[in-house]
Amino acid sequence: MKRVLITGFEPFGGETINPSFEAIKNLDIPNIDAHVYTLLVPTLFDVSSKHVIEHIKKINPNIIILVGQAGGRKSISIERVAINIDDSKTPDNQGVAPTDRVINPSGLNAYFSSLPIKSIIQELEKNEIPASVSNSAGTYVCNHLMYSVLDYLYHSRLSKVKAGFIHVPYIDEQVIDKPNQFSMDVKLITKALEIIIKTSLKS
Ligand code: PCA
Repeated sequence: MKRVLITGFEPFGGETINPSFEAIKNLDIPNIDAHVYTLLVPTLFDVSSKHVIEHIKKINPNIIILVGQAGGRKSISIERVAINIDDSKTPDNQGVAPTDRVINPSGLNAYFSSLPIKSIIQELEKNEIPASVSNSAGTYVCNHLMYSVLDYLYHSRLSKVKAGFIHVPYIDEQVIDKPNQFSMDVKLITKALEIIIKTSLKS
């Protein structure tokens, strides 16, 4: 049976919840021939990647789906690429805010997602869920985690493992005090992630 690892982040930047974890904590996908492992990840530059890579070593997943919040985006964003830079004015949850810091001096400049990004978009659109390819995961903790996981798989020659990153919008509960911000129902994000898992298993 295939193994899927899906991760979500702890809240950051003054939020009390993070939609990435809210959406995965109750995942329950009927009729799939795979075991799905969910993992909560601290919003910390270095700890996030160490934590996830430790679990990859233990679980040995076939598919890795990393999920994070991108408040302000209006669709489920399928990230195409991660770059070898940490650069942020917003500190992580321990106050770390690196400037132009290379993540791995012996890593490539960038890695592409190995998830089937175009099939994922097609399937989400078929289900009337707004989705788009994003060509930048930013230079904060999400990009750091995506880069570090793809870099680990590359250097470990685990080329058969499919991995990538999905950014999700705010959920409705988060925008009560942000009247002009876009938000989605958490159940719709959960459904989107179920579709992403199923599509990745088929590819
Ligand atoms: N989003 C942040 C980090 C944690 C999260 O959920 C990001 O986009 O980098």
